[in-house]
Amino acid sequence: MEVLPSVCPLDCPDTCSFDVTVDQGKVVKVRGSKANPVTRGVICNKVSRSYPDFVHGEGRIPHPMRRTGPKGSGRYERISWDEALAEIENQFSAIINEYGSEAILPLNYAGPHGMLAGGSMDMRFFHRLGATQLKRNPMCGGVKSTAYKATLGSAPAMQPEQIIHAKLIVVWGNNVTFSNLHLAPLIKEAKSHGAKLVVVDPKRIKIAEQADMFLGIQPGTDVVLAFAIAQELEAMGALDHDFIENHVLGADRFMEEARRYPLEEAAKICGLTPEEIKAFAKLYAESNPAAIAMGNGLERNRNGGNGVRAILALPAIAGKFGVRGGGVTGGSGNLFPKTSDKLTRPDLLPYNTRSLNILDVGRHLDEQDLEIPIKGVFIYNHNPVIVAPDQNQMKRALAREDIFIVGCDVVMTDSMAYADIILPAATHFEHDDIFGAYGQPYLQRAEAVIEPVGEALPNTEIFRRLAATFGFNEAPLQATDKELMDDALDGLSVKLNGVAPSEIPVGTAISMEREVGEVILFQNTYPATPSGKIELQSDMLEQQFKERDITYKELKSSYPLTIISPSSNKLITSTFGGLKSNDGAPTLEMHPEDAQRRGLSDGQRVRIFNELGEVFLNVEVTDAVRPGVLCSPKGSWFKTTDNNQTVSALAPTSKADLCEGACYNDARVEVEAA
Ligand SMILES: Nc1nc2c(c(=O)[nH]1)N[C@H]1C(S)=C(S)[C@@H](COP(=O)(O)OP(=O)(O)OC[C@H]3O[C@@H](n4cnc5c(=O)[nH]c(N)nc54)[C@H](O)[C@@H]3O)O[C@H]1N2
Ligand SMILES: Nc1nc2c(c(=O)[nH]1)N[C@H]1C(S)=C(S)[C@@H](COP(=O)(O)OP(=O)(O)OC[C@H]3O[C@@H](n4cnc5c(=O)[nH]c(N)nc54)[C@H](O)[C@@H]3O)O[C@H]1N2
Ligand code: SF4
Ligand SMILES: [Mo]
Repeated sequence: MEVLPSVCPLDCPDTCSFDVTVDQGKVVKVRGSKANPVTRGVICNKVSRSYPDFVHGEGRIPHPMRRTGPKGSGRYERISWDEALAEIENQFSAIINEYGSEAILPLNYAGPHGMLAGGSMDMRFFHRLGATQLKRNPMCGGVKSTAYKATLGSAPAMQPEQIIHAKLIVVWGNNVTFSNLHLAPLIKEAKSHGAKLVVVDPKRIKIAEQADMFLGIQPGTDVVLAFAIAQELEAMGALDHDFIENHVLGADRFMEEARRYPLEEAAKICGLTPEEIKAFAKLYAESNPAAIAMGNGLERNRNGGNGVRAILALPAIAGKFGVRGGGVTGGSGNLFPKTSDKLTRPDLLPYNTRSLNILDVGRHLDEQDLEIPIKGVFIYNHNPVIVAPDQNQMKRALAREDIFIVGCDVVMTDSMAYADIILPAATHFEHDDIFGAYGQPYLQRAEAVIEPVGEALPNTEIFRRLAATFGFNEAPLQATDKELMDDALDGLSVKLNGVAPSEIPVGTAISMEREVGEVILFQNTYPATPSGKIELQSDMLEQQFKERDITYKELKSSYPLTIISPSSNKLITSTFGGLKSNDGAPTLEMHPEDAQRRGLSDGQRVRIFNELGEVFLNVEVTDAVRPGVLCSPKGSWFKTTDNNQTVSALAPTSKADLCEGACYNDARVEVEAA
């Protein structure tokens, strides 16, 4: 028995450091380690409870397989790696001969967050092949990061550890307890020094229990709330005119747009009272330093980008930047010297290769609406039938017999069941990788702690071998993991005093803030926008999305209720959903007024439906959700249903204002007794 260092590879802002207990070649226990100062030896329950079973349990794919039954039947036979790779080469080559290389599509998202497993040799392979490109960030994070980039450029903002200095913390669309766990003790520490806490969320989430103020907002209306606060700040004389003059572009237009929503009307749109908004504005004006910690929940609707921009406008017009603990948290990714082009090599791609939005893939496959149809799909790092919006269309898409599908995953997911060939992927416990973070500034490296399970291989080796099968023997396609790691953070070795990224000692965490010191916007860091100012008016957004000014759009629907599907505390999106411990279905949270109006009682089985699908769940009557809003978490597998439809079956493929991003929380539905 030994305890070895590792890192959490999941899609989570925290990127905890691990101590992994290994016994006879097996991962038997995963605990937090103190290597990462933000995560301080604590990890979440879902990970400590699930990982050993995820790695060694019955869901694990042990060897390559070929489909023997109809798509979706789950009937497979064992084949060798050589047979599997030869068959992929055969089928893909036949498709390329008939339709061209753009008829092949990698369908991958964010399963592993290690830089190598997340996107390195795989991308080199698809670039070299000339496959259709996939725009991934519309699925998550792209709306927020586009809004952030337009407003602050590539400047980092406050890192989480600094929040302890704040006197007011606003947790905005951010379910801290479930999806940003390590912010909770920092908030607690700030509170112990007298800080106030405000939570803005359609649901009274757990952290709201400790809040001094909770604003139960109607989803998609954050921009209007920010408008109302801006007007109140103005009325109070709390605008910082000097700061605006020197550092903010477009504040006048922002205030003009804000004034179109008088307090009463704004309150009505947001589902709040004018008094609540006034009280929040007053608290915000009077608290220094005041920090806003935004999550991703508020980006997933038609106004997501403008919501984020409008929230970023508040510290700008109120002059909250320039002090430790003031402003907004975020931009950690900007601290890492990631040169992803060197890692993924888009230069290998033929000029003008087309690119498709990940949210449209279901439609393109199902309706075959492209000039060059997609005939070969490679699914990896992704569970599309569970996580994509309009789930029923994605199922129809992957069920087509005329599309050849390769699936590659650690475990047998609902999406793998549609694959013609399945390849077994190794977990990060079985290979070396390097980890940046998107919610804190620490860089970490981890080495394998066990041998690959069964015949599993790391993503890098799978695509290296596939490249060789296609005869791609050039250096970039045969680079070793060590070479990839050094390419991933090209230039960093200089900052690390000559230590190459692949030589960073395991069990340590390197702060990317150490060059600049603690980041304080407008003290030692400035917006990296074209004007050098905080841009509330954006030429970049005008060009890309016709969104120069920050505005609000209404959503009209004949369905009266909004259903949101945020993070669950048991899964990371759908990861771990296959484990026995996650056999049970989530509930549908509904406000008592909505339940009563429909004659529904707590625990009753209900049908939730719209034009896209129908989902059956047991209702949980609770005033934690606001009237008109339902909540059921993302990520449950088909085994938790009777009809293979989960909450994603209700989510539209409509696009947010920025980045053509996902609108999961713009789902409108009706509910009736089942
Ligand atoms: N336990 C757990 N942790 C996770 C994940 C997981 O699945 N489970 N997923 C990971 C991933 S991929 C991501 S992107 C992050 C996401 O984590 P978060 O940033 O927390 O995002 P969500 O869980 O989607 O939503 C956060 C909160 O936003 C609220 N919300 C929804 N719509 C709106 C709105 O219009 N306005 C406002 N103000 N609030 C709104 C929701 O009620 C929810 O409480 O978490 C990561 N961490
Ligand atoms: N209804 C609804 N759906 C949503 C959202 C929502 O708010 N509502 N939010 C969305 C969000 S925030 C996100 S980020 C996306 C996430 O969507 P996905 O990135 O598809 O997330 P997961 O469901 O975790 O699936 C990742 C898969 O990668 C596999 N995997 C892990 N490591 C490896 C590896 O090294 N190699 C290979 N080959 N496979 C590996 C895992 O086993 C898992 O099956 O889902 C979105 N889906
Ligand atoms: S999922 Fe997040 S909180 Fe849980 S162990 Fe991984 S990084 Fe830490
Ligand atoms: Mo996400």
